[in-house]
Amino acid sequence: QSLPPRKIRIIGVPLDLGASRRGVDMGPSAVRVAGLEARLEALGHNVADGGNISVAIAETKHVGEEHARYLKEITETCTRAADQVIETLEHGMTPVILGGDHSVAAGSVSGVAEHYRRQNQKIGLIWIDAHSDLNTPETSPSGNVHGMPLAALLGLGPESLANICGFSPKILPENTVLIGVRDIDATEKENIKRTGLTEVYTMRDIDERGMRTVMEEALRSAGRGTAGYHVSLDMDWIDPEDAPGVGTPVRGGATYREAHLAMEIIADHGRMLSLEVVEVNPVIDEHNRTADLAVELISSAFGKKIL
Ligand code: B3U
Ligand code: MN
Ligand code: MN
Repeated sequence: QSLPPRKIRIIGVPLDLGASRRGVDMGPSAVRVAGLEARLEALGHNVADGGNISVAIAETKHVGEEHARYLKEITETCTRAADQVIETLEHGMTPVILGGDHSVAAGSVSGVAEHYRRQNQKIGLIWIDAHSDLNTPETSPSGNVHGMPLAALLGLGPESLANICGFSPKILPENTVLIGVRDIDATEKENIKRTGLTEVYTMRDIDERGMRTVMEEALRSAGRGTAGYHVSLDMDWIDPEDAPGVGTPVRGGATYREAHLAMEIIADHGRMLSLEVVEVNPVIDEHNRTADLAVELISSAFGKKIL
């Protein structure tokens, strides 16, 4: 359809060590069952499933000493995810990462950034989420690492996550955009200032200015002076009405139509380097609705059109 055919590799990361509510480790399976591979192939893309990255089981591990639960195990998994993403890009394929909780982004985005760094290029980052995920072990109210990956990528910490691939920060604040946020901790507001992030589009911005204007501004910033951008989609961005099966539901989210429009605009723009969809929780989902929606949104991001 609208996008030239791509070679896509699906990478599952069944990680739930970063969240307190259990169950997002079943996300990759739910999204596969919802038909991801066939739907992308129907759009003309060439799709290969790379299987899952190995992840520690919570019951066999200790939470650790730091105020960042299972940081050691999460860093190991993220490092493997980064390697897999690098390898995928080296083969000319577009990675589609399925989470798992959002801490996986500390690995996937590092992999994309490292691949382009080897070509002396920067990348942009589109972070679509109800939350800002900008806590560090020092500021986190919960100690859950899925509230920290964006802080890690911008170089604030936690250190072991920030240093995956041996360099930090992975992206510059001027090429990082947050979209759809509506639940930000007071400490995270300070971290927004500390990192110098200016492109934070809240739900209020979307309500007042419309999805199209917000997306166009966001894509322009993420794309300025970069090879393109990674899209990190936390399904809790969407209103729980349409996406009930997520780790941390927050009311007042994007509608079904706004979510599709955002993905369609990304497809039209044609500069997405890689995509991940995280926080699908089949344990609290209704008949796999949230995973079905994830597949629909991924299809829109890869060029599915109504007409
Ligand atoms: N900001 C809170 C809550 C949270 C962040 N991300 C999710 N929940 N999914 C925290 O724990 O850092
Ligand atoms: Mn998130
Ligand atoms: Mn979230």
